[in-house]
Amino acid sequence: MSEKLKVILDCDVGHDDAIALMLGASHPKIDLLGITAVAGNQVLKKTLANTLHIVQHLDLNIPVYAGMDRPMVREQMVAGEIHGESGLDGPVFDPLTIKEESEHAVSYLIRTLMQSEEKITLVPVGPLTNIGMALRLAPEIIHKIDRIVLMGGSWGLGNYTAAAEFNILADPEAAHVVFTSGVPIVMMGLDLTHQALADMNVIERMEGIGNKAGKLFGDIMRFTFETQRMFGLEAGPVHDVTAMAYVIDESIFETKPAYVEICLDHGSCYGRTVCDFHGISGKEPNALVGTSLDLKRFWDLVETALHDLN
Ligand SMILES: [Ca+2]
Repeated sequence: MSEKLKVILDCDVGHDDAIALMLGASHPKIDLLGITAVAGNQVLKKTLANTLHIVQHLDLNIPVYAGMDRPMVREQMVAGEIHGESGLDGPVFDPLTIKEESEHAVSYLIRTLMQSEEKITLVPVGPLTNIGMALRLAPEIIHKIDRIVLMGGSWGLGNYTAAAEFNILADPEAAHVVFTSGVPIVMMGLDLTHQALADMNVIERMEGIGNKAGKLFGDIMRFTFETQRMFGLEAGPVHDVTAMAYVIDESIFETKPAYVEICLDHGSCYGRTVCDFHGISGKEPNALVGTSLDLKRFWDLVETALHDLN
């Protein structure tokens, strides 16, 4: 297929979000229509500002929309200890001179999907509040979504509780809406994203590109590197980047179909993505779950994308 894929990125920038954004903005296969911000790694005001900073810093011409500032049901949680006070500690940016669009992200998602002649791919890499709200408000958009390629969940351990991954735990009810919507889903969970590690060799390789994007990758990942030791990782995972990379070239990844159910019980498994790979539940698979990736081809793709930016 030579036509560009229409994509909307939904994010809570966020270190790894910023790199996913760079990939989507630069790769020739992707027509990145817009970016919708959601509360997650930090409060909305901060994730929105971080998104605008990346767009401004790299001189990208992509509209940014502010979305939901809190989860559907649960109390709000942020990940300050992973992403810092700003939500994107590490890089230093000039003061903002650009602004978000006036339309709400959820309205933008619904309007854009309904007006599009082609189906659109959604790439959510934060809590699923914006997408869940859009699906509840206008279920007719289901037929306009090509698929949802998301970063979230885990078929093994969590990273925010023993059972749950942050993006899903930050809004499990929204995740439930998404996973029960009937839209084809590709889930890049921690089991997959912990294989996408940027060690010092990768960081120096991207910095060696010699442009703003390569420098930004280095500033972001040098900070991330330091926050990941608690998970026993000797390098920084670029979780969100795997979702955008899958959209660009899915042959880099191995996936397995599963019925994925979000645990909504308010106990120790709240927000867990229960992945039924063996059909034990008798339910048809609702997702392809990422299991492994070709790391060399993955970093080659990231390098090529960063190269094409400022
Ligand atoms: Ca994120």
